[in-house]
Amino acid sequence: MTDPVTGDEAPVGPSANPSAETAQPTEAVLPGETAQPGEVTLARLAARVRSVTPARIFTGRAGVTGYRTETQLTLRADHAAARDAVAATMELDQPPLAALAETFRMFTVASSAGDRREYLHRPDLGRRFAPTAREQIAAACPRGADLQIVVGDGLSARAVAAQVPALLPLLVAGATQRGWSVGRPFAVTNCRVGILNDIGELLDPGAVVLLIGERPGLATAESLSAYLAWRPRPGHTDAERNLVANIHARGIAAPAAAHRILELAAALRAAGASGVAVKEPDAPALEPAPALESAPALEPAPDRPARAVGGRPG
Ligand code: B12
Repeated sequence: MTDPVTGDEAPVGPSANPSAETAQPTEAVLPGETAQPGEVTLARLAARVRSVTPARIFTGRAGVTGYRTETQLTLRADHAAARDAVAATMELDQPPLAALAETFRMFTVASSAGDRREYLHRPDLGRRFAPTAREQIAAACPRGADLQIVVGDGLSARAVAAQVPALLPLLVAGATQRGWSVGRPFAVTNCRVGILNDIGELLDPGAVVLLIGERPGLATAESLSAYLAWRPRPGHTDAERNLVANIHARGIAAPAAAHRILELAAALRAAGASGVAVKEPDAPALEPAPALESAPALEPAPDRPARAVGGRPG
């Protein structure tokens, strides 16, 4: 008999990421399986689980421990995309960022990390501006804005290119509507989250929003985070920061992200603090997946030991 969980002989659905869009949870059947419409089968249960997450689960296997060819190929492609995103550089004078840079008179400064290689080996250098950058910022940006927005390449310049053109205008418009003064946005290459402290020291804004590329995973290489801090200063840690993460095509869309970031910035202003002292107002709860009528117990296939079902062999 085919093992419906580990799928030794037949896949339980299409491969990892594409299945989130294409799976037919209520109709999936295994070859040779007979199932009534609406009946809960292991194949349908697996397809349902896979339809609500891009995680690589229920992908089946080839032989005892091998990935299926399709799984192996998508894994390699996604890993290559992640490596490319980490190595990519943020170019403000190239599309799609050039139009944005012109609209908001953005300019680029560097952290103390000399190049991408040094950036990856020395995270501490990405948390401090280069001396020339400090002069440029002090000369170009007004001090004491209610909201200062900064864009950092972080670990994915691809995330910046994909998300910031939609997000930044919404943030500036929303902040202006709230009557906040908005500082001149600028971009930082080879940037880490800790650069927030230098921004606070240099420009003395109220709230700072750092839009920065997240470390790419194997589900997307284009995910952006907005890290927020209230009056950041040297010595502040992540305990004094908040964030809205997972801003990307299959995560939080730009309009929803802008709303959450602005609401969070308003909460920081009201509290006169950030980090663990402030909880995000109305943080969205995870929506439960629609329940199956009845779920069958995951039982081992007759030819498999129990530990091989539903988990990694120990
Ligand atoms: C890498 C990572 C970590 C690493 C950070 C080490 C490092 N030097 O990179 C470790 C494993 C230590 C970690 C720990 C935690 N993390 Co974390 N982490 C991530 C991850 C996978 C990538 C972050 C990234 O790329 N940042 C951008 C780069 C450029 O930043 P960086 O300057 O190189 O590194 C800084 C940030 O990563 C920051 N950071 C990492 N996690 C968190 C969490 C919070 C609340 C804050 C304020 C900062 C922060 O710490 C680093 C040093 O300043 C994200 C997933 C995601 N989708 O973003 C989760 C993520 C950011 N982490 C999360 C959480 C909850 C935590 C913890 C609170 C877990 C816990 N209960 O202990 C701790 C907090 C640690 C802290 N710094 O105070 C959540 C935040 C959810 C939210 N909106 O509040 C995320 C989004 C994961 C998720 N659940 O989806 N994390």
